[in-house]
Amino acid sequence: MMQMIDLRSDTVTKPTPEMREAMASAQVGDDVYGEDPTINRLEAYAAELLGKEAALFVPSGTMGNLAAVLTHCRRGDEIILGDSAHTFLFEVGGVSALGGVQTHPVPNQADGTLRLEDIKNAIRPQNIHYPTTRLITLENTHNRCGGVPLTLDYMEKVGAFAQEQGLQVHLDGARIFNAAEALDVDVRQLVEPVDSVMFCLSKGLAAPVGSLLCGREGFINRARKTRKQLGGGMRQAGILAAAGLVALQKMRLRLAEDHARAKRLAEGLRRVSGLDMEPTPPPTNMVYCSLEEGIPYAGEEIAGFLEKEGVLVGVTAKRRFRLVTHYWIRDPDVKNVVQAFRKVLSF
Ligand code: TLP
Repeated sequence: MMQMIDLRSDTVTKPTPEMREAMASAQVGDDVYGEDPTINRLEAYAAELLGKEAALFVPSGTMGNLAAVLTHCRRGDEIILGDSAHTFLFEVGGVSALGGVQTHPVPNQADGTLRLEDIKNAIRPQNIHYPTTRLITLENTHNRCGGVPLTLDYMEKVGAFAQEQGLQVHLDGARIFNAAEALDVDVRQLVEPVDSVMFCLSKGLAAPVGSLLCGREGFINRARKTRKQLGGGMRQAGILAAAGLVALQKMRLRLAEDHARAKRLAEGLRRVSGLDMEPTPPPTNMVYCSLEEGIPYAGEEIAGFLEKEGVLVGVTAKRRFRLVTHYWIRDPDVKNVVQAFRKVLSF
C-alpha cells in the first residue's frame, strides 16, 4: 500500500512510540471517584503550565468548549463569538441544542480578532425582552482565519474590556501552544486575561485523545459536574492521560518544526502555477490556498487527483484547500507534496 502524506489536519497524528509505552504502563483508577493518579497528574500539570488554579480532562475539544459554555451560562443566555469560530461552525450547534444558549456571531477579521466595537454593539442592554449577554469566546490560534495567533496585546484588551462590562471570557485554545510558539510569549501570559481556556492534546501534540479545560477552582468543580452530565465522566482513562503527559512534556517543545515546514510548503506551492496562495506566509502549522480561476476542476476533484499521488489535503470550500503540518510530516514530504500539486495542475 502507498504511504500517504496526510495533511488534512493535525488531528490525524498517531501516538508516538513513547506515548504507547507510557500508556501501557500507566497507573489507573476510577476518575469519576477522582482516583486516577495519572489523570490527576495531567490535570495538575496542565493547570500549572497555563497558570490557572485547576484543570479538567475531557474527551475532546468539542466537549471542552461545550462544558465551558454550559458552566458559564444559564439557559437563555447569549454568548458573543466570531462568525468563523469553530464553536459556531463546527460543533454541531451543541451550545444551543444541549445548553439552550444562544450564539451572537460578530465578524471575524482576517487576523482572527473580533473588533471591540463589534463586541460592544453585540452586548444586550438591560431590557425585559433581551437575553442576558454572559460570555465572549475567542479562538487562538484561529483555525478558519489561517491558523493565525491572536496577540498578547489583543488578548489583554479583550480581557480588560470584558471585565469592565462584567462579562466572562472563554478561549478555544485548541492550538494555544502553536500560538505561544509563533508569538514567542509564555503561554501563561497569553491566557492570563481569560476566565477559562480549553486546549487539545490530540492535534499538533499528537496524543490519541483528549483536551483540558482550565480555569478557577470553583469553575472547574462545576465544569466537572457538567462533564458528567454530558456523559464525559470516564473511568480508567489514565491510560489516555499518560499519552497526554508525553504530549505536554515533549511534543509541545517541537511545534516550531511544524511551523517551519508549513512556511517551506507555502513557499514551494507559491511557485506552482494554478494556485493562489494567501499573501502572508503561514504563521503556524496551516497552509491555505485556492485554485486559480482558470482551473477547470472543483477542489474535491483536485483532491481526488492528489490522493492518487499519495497526498491527502483538506477541502474547506469549493476551491480552497487546507494543508496542516504535524509530527508525522517530514522534510522530504514537503518536496513531494509540491511535486504532486505541480503534476496534478499541469494541463
Ligand atoms: N478542528 C478540526 C475539525 O473539527 C475542523 C480540525 O481538523 O481542525 N477548536 C478548534 C479551533 C478546532 O480546530 C477543533 C477541531 C476543535 C475545537 C474541536 O476539537 P475536537 O475535534 O477534539 O472535538
